[in-house]
Amino acid sequence: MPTNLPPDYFKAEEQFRKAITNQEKIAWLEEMLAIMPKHKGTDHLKSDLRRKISRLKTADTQKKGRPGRQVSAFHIDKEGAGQVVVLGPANTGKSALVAALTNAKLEVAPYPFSTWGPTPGMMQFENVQIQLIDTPPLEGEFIEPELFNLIRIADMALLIVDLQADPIGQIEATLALLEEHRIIPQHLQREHEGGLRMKYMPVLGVVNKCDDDAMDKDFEALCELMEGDECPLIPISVTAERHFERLKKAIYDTLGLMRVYSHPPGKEPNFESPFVLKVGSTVEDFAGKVHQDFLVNLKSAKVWGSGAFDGQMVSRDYVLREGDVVELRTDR
Ligand SMILES: Nc1nc2c(ncn2[C@@H]2O[C@H](COP(=O)(O)OP(=O)(O)OP(=O)(O)O)[C@@H](O)[C@H]2O)c(=O)[nH]1
Ligand SMILES: [Mg+2]
Repeated sequence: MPTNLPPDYFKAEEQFRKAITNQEKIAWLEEMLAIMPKHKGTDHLKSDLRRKISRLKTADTQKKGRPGRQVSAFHIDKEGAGQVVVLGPANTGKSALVAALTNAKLEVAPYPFSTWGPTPGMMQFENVQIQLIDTPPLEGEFIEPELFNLIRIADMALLIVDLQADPIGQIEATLALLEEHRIIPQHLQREHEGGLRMKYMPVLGVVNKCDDDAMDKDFEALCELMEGDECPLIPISVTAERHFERLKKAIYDTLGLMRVYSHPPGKEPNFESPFVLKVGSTVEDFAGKVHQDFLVNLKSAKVWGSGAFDGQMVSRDYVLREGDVVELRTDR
């Protein structure tokens, strides 16, 4: 019998899959139950969901009984304009990179498998804050399954490999591991399209330990070998602090973000505090970010920027560009 599930059901199901804690999972399952149309065709599914909820609730009470139990270390609240998970094989310089670009205090060690848990830190790129998360190595006999949940939820992944080891082998092994867990880089989506429950996410490849000009040659050779792969690779050296600005810009671009500035009538725009929006956002999206009231009462907007002449009057669905300045006017 057909179930005829509405689109909202699948949205809730997607959130359920992304959920980390049992509490979140229960909340989404209950949402799915509430959305589900009530007829014979859904009876089976309904009882299945109820069974899952009850199992999770039992697991939760059992856990609460244990003293000192805390929320998973792999659940990291998002902060700033985007959450970037830094991943890759052991000893490639993940912790060294996050320590160099953020305020996080991390263990950097000459031996592999020195990092055990994830640690976040905030990176400044021009006037934007971006969250980086250092993670344990993505290789070996045991990988904490929750690491894959952390990756799935992040806005993008930075895949770090070591120029002085076997960078191509490291890229291939890491992508294969991610694919096993249904995580596919967005730029390879076409090859994998159609897979069930696949998570397609932006991935930026970074080749670390490119310490001097001589190593730039090795990097060039690597790029030639990678020909045909669309993933842009960025060469860096954490110890020699090479190409950090290029990397930060590439992270910002890969996140698909743009900065828009508010121009309150009669005042100067504040260029130190941008509103950060997804590329393709409209005046209406911007208004919602500035204040909920604007979203309801927005009457007109003026834009200064590369896509408009200065002070051009635009409609709510006008698509904004990086660096635009917007004056919002309400009918109040
Ligand atoms: N030559 C060179 N060595 C580096 C560079 N970046 C990091 N290292 C060294 O590489 C080793 C590993 O660095 P970590 O930051 O601990 O590497 P990791 O990827 O976090 O390692 P795990 O946590 O074990 O996965 C340390 O000895 C670092 O000093 C670099 O740019 N050049
Ligand atoms: Mg580490």
